[in-house]
Amino acid sequence: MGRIFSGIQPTGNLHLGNYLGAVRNWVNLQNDFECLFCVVDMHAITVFQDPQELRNSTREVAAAMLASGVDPKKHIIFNQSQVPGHAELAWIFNCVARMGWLNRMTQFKEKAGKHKENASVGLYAYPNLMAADILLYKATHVPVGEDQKQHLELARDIAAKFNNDFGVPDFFPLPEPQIFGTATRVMSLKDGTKKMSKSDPSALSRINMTDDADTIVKKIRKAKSDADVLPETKDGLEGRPEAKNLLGIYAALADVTLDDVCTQFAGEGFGSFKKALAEVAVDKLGPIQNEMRRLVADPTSVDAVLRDGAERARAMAAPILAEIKDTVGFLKA
Ligand code: AQP
Repeated sequence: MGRIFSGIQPTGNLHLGNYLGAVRNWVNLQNDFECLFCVVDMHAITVFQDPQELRNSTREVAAAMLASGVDPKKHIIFNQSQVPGHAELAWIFNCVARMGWLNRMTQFKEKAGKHKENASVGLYAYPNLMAADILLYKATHVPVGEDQKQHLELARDIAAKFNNDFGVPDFFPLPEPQIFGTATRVMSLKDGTKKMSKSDPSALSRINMTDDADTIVKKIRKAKSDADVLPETKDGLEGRPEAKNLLGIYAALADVTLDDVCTQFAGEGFGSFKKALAEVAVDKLGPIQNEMRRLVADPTSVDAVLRDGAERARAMAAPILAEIKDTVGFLKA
């Protein structure tokens, strides 16, 4: 059985894209893989986070995993900072990865923007920490969205260079991207060409996992669409990014294909389609959101899940980290 590592940053505003693009797929992976699902709080602080909000968001992300159906007994749910091995291995990888490799990372360029000199060193070295997250457990598969593919390539390069530099050819597996046939890239409700994102300044651009039914209905009603009626097949959605996005969300939530949605709504306008979309969204997200609310109101139980997960993650990492340190030449404690 392969081993999966995947993470979400607790940077607030957990949204429908995070659910359909990540958490929901994790639920489906549970039967075929041994899984570690991590709230990557150390990644989150590469950009300043208010400490109390970081604590709240960490619990919220864990609650979303639990409420969506990830089994914390069969698999491991934990927050990264409770397992010091991530930081220890990241340092070793800082010394393996080359500046030239990191200089090519497009996400750093996008996130640092024009103010590169002001970005944290952590934001620059972020991909090395991500490689450590995966390789600390010798994970074999990593579910990734398009945007993380370059970082996963880097993790493979780091693993290969470590194996080669230290003469341990098979020590780290080269982790494989786990691409989902049904993966949904959810776009902004205000601009069908931009992905739905936690950091979009417009609250109307995303459906948050904490939004109540009225808010979901309102956001869908206000979502950007176009003046045409819905086409008979998905080919008719080409060049209509907002329409494609809204129909894609419907398909993902109702668990049907894009063509099925077109067949069902062909010839209708967005007025009636948006009503149907709001209904399916409230219907499918409601139970998950109710459970999330219950869990967030009971932080002690969420913290207990994270503590238990971290303890098991530390135990899994310990022999691997000991071997890594020995390979590097560090004297034993
Ligand atoms: N719009 C999206 N559609 C599908 N999947 C998405 N993911 C994020 N946005 C979408 C997936 O969610 C997982 C966790 O993401 P993350 O929090 O670690 O970082 P991110 O991808 O940077 O998320 P955001 O929402 O876009 O945050 P900001 O605004 O801070 O950059 C990943 O598996 C990601 O693919």
